[in-house]
Amino acid sequence: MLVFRQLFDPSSSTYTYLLADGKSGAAVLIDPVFEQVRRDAALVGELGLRLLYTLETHVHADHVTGAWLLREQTGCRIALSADSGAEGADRYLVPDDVIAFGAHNLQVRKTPGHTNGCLTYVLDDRSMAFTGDCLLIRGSGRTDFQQGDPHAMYRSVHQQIFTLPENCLLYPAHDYRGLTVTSVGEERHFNPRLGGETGEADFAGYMNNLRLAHPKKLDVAVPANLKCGRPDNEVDATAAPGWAPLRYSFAGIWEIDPHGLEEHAGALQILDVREPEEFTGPLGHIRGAVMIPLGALAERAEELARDRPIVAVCRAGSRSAQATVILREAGFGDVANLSGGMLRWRAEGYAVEGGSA
Ligand SMILES: N[C@@H](CCC(=O)N[C@@H](CS)C(=O)NCC(=O)O)C(=O)O
Ligand SMILES: [Fe+2]
Repeated sequence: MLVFRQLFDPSSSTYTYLLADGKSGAAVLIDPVFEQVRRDAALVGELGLRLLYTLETHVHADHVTGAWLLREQTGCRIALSADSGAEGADRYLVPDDVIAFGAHNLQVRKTPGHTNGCLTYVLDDRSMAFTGDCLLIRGSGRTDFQQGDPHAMYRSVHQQIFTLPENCLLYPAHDYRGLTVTSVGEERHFNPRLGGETGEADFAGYMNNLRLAHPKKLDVAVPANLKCGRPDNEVDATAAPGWAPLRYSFAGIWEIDPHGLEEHAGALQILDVREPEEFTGPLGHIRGAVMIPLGALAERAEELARDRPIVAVCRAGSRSAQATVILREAGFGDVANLSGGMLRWRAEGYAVEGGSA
């Protein structure tokens, strides 16, 4: 079974694609974004996958890749085009290279025009292809910087992408209107720049008059991406908080396990957001917990100390997840959710006050 997820970075309108072999768990991430590494790593973890590679479609001009950071965190390998000019990768790809992940693989096609090092990755059965900034949905990547060349792009699209099966789904690196997917047949007919009877000279005429402003991050993104996203200053701003062993969830919540809470309880505030009758009910509560029911938390947050991290607790761990959101809105920085709540705390044999045996 193929695992497939399309992920979006709203600040750069970039799509990141997770592909994995459901059986072995072997996974690849196409075009990860630096600021989204925490999210992407959380998803890989929750789906029980093992990241083998980050794959760049090209050296991006508008955002910094998450490749270097993901390699630091997961030990995966970085692959991109041999024509990218980038240093620090583990594998430099050339046409017809095959990137295997479990029972699946991606075939490498060279599709220059947006940059010299642009690649399109085609899934083994030709049901999907990842076109980077070569062919976009009813559009194309720009050709006015980074070795851009509309003539090369026209040939890339016609020779390498339009030759795929009509129903092959095409997934681009960006869409600026929220469109998510297209197909070879659709683009051959309806792409206003490249479809129908449009010739190479028509396309060049179109592209040479796009009149786009340069990407806002161009001067930061290109040098960083030529080092596979390795920051100049390696103080990692995306590191996990150090006050306890925390795990970031794909839902966007910092979680702590019962074991971590037990170990660090002395230095923390435990906030129980259940109702009074639950706090004194059969599940009991954790020693030292302060009770503020979720519905009253926004107005009573000032009762909590600001100099100690807070772990929120409820019955099963869902209301307390919302408590962490409310606390962050109230300006509390070091906040986590007890994963699984009192049910898991008790099931794993940790002590409670009150409650029934
Ligand atoms: N406003 C965006 C511009 C992004 C941009 O130029 N994107 C490139 C891909 S790196 C492109 O080819 N865009 C095609 C288009 O905007 O039609 C930014 O500042 O980042
Ligand atoms: Fe690009």
